[in-house]
Amino acid sequence: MTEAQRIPALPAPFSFDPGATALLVIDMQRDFLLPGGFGESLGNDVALLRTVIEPLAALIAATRAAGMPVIHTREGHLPDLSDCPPAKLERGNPSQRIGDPGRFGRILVRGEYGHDIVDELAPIEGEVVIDKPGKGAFYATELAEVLAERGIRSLIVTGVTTEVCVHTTVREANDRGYECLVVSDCVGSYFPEFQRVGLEMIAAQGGIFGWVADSAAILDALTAGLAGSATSATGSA
Ligand code: TIU
Repeated sequence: MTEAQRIPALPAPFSFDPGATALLVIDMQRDFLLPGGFGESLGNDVALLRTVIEPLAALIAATRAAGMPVIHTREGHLPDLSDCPPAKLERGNPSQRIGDPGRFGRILVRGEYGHDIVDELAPIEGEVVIDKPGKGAFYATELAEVLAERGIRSLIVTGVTTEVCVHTTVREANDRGYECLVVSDCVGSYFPEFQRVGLEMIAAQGGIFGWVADSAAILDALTAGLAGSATSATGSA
């Protein structure tokens, strides 16, 4: 076990073991984030989601430098849509459904340009990318096995959208016994009100689903941990 770190957070400081913690980056996909893409075609303002890219890029870089795993997810479906429940397929704008041709390829279909992660946050070699058919990252995926194999017990959760895929995943993770720290400036919603309330809901009632902190607080802890691990690495060599 590595030395525990503490991050100032709501509703209370978040303690975690860097050796048992992963950064989870949820659905930072072109279909949701690019101007002209699926998200915008539904009338959403993608600028609200795009504010996440810069702080999240910095957090991903710091996580990699600290030697902690970064796990990415993508929401999407097989080309024949056999993993898409009819109820999901039939919902939404009838002119822009999952599998229809969009500006960046077939909407939310695996292998299409729009389904992949934005260039600024592209996974690097060796990082796990979980393809998920649902909103939650645990449903019908290998995420639980990936975390168990790596001994991960805490998740630093980022991505989009706050009230949909981030919330669903945090709730799934919480019920499975993971401690989740949600990063307020590294999650985004098309709806400012949902962003605010979504974050409040996580930390309410003594942290009913988890903790909330901004990326600056986490960067401080990761940098301090890096300094500490450099010292202990020298000591144990
Ligand atoms: N990733 C994710 O949140 N999927 C969505 O469909 N989100 C919406 O807010 N629509």
